[in-house]
Amino acid sequence: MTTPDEKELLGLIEEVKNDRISRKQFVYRALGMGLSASAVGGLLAACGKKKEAGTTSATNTIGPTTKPAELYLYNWSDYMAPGVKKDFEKETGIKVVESFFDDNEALYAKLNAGATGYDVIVPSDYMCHIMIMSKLLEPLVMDYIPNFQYVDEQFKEPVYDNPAENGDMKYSVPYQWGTTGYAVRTDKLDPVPTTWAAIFPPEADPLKGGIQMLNDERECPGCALILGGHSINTTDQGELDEATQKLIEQKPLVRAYDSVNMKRSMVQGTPITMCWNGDCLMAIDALGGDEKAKSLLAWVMPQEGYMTWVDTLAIPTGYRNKYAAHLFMDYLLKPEVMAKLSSWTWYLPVETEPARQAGCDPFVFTTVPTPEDVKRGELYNDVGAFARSYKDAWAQVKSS
Ligand code: N2P
Repeated sequence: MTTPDEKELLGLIEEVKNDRISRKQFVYRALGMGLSASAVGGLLAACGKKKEAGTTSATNTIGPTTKPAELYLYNWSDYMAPGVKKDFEKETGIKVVESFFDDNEALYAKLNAGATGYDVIVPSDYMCHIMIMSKLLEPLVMDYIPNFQYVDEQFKEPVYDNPAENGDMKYSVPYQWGTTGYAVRTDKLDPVPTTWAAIFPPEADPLKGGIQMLNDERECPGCALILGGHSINTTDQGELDEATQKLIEQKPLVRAYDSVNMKRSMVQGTPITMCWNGDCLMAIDALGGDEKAKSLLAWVMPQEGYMTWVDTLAIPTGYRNKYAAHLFMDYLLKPEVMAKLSSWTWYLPVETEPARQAGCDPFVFTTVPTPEDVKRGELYNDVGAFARSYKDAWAQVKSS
């Protein structure tokens, strides 16, 4: 058996060896664990590698500017308006071939195992950072993405893709953003709960079988961490253990862990469905989109706090056509296209005013957190080597 400290250190060594974290980050974290500078230096020397993210062999050029017949998009389900793909094809002659993943870790596992042939992928914030550190992403040539000018300031230099950290290279543009909370069927639950505590025992005991949770190793621990008063980005094993325990206790009340069929769960009448903001609006739309449908589902960003995320567009190093990938990213950032996208996905556009002016369905904006809400929102971060502990925690919940 290894102690938690040894486990963490071994994890850290593994991460630096695989370029998941920079040598600078390794030093910082290892010193933070109480190791002496000479011990850290020795370990680093033993790890061998010298490359830093952003100084890879990747050259930051666009490559051949011939248009391919097809562009390969690897995306979350229900996350791309079919009309937008068709319009892009009409405009450029490039057909978008889309396939799907269920969570960030599945996307990472696939690319890290060497899968190639995708031109554009959609990692969330923290995963974008992990992929940059793992050298799985191609730097962007921003001259080919002029519509980036319309992006809201708050998404232009995000922590997860910080050019200053990456040799002045930018690896992602934002796609859509939102929050994680839960939807309540108001015909099944009255009054509508407003806390995470309400969907965990003991308060939720009468709801046995009436809760659907996301199937996600950051989102589920995330809400249990918030419930315990902790950060969704904690790297404290004790805090994570406490959250894991809460999720295990909640499990008998959960009908399913599912990150794909949230709309179905809400439409079919599950009292509580943990989901992302857009899913709730999408279910309202599926229920007819009228006042009655709107009153049947309530979107809750819990009182204790909630998660905020930004999904990005990025080019994996195993792309087929880098030029086409840039054309597609730039196309998606046209305000009128962003407006169409959000009016279909029901997630928030990363170009608020431009999309609003371009005719985005006003109902989309009903989930925008108010300035008061924002105070309790927290954005996901890369937790470095501690990601392994989240994986273990989630595996423990799923197998309990
Ligand atoms: C779309 C999935 C949205 C991803 N169905 C949330 N980060």
